[in-house]
Amino acid sequence: MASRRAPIAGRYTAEEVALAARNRGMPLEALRHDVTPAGLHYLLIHFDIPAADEAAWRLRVSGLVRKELTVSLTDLKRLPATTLRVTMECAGNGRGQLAPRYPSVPWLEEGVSTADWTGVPLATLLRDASLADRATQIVFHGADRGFDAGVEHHFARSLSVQEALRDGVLLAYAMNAAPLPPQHGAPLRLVVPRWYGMASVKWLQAIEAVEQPFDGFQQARGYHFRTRADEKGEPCTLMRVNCLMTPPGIPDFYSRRRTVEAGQVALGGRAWSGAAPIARVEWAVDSAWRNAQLGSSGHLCWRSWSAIWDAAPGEHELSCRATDENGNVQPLEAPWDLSGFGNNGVQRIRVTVRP
Ligand SMILES: Nc1nc2c(c(=O)[nH]1)N[C@H]1C(S)=C(S)[C@@H](COP(=O)(O)O)O[C@H]1N2
Ligand SMILES: [Mo]
Repeated sequence: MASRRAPIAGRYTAEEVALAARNRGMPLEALRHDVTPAGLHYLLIHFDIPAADEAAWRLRVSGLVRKELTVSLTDLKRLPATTLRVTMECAGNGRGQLAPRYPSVPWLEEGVSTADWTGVPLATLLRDASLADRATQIVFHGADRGFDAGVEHHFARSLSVQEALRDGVLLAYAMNAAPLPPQHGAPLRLVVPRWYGMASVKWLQAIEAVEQPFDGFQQARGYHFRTRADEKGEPCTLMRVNCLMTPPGIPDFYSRRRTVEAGQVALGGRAWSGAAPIARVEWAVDSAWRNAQLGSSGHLCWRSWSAIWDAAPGEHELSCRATDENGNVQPLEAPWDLSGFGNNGVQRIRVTVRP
């Protein structure tokens, strides 16, 4: 009998295992769902999930506003609500493929999901509060608190007033037609469509209008594309064009290598881009590219694609890559980034085709 696998010398670092276990990804077979079931939606939780009592929860709106607000969930639920289908991807998705590696969540490619978010447009509340003319940024404060690089802070992020007022930015209290689960920000979170996930602040307890750029840790230090630690870098904003294939056939437990039967194999997956709708998806067997069939396009969510592969026996590598309407296309190899952000290099799946 073949030995299962050889032991590997050296330990996992406890920190890497802890990060990977608490911030888990969407299993790629869940790409089959238009809307990711809530329990399969990927998770990124920097600190602890805060204790939240929905009845006692208040959202404060303050700073450069003409009218400060203190809003309960009951107040919010009385306002006109909308539901939006939104694809969210972690800015660090793909980090685990880069070397040298950065000590953070080691996503390979599973840090992406889609949900139906229900709530009140942020613009409704900002209109009620009436922004002062001097306000240029809106800061969103989460209730979770901890340390990063020695700096104690609440998770907080900002958007420009223009981005904050954009259609689709939601104060969400429901996910997939059910109350928001604790791990996804209960009782209230921000949802910023088309942006990498860090903009969608969970456990939202305060909104503050300010004049100067926000210098909080997660805004000014975290989430920047850098090649050197001492440079300012470029902030992570919209999700880069990306796509994934639902792995075909059956997997090996340890290597995840796939096995399929020769003949016609249905392939498919999802493509998305923050900048513009998806215009094209290509797929390849051993680097011979051809166009995939595109499914219907959501406004703010991923687009499905499909193809039929006439699989010949042997060892093959499958891949897929998307192009958006702005002409952005995925690179074959992701550019290296110090913190492993924005890796949208094409996915590669090793497949054994059995006669
Ligand atoms: N308050 C708070 N909001 C947060 C985070 C967090 O740790 N705390 N993580 C952010 C990051 S990096 C991502 S990718 C998304 C993940 O949302 P999800 O866990 O609901 O998928 O939430 C964002 N909002
Ligand atoms: Mo993230």
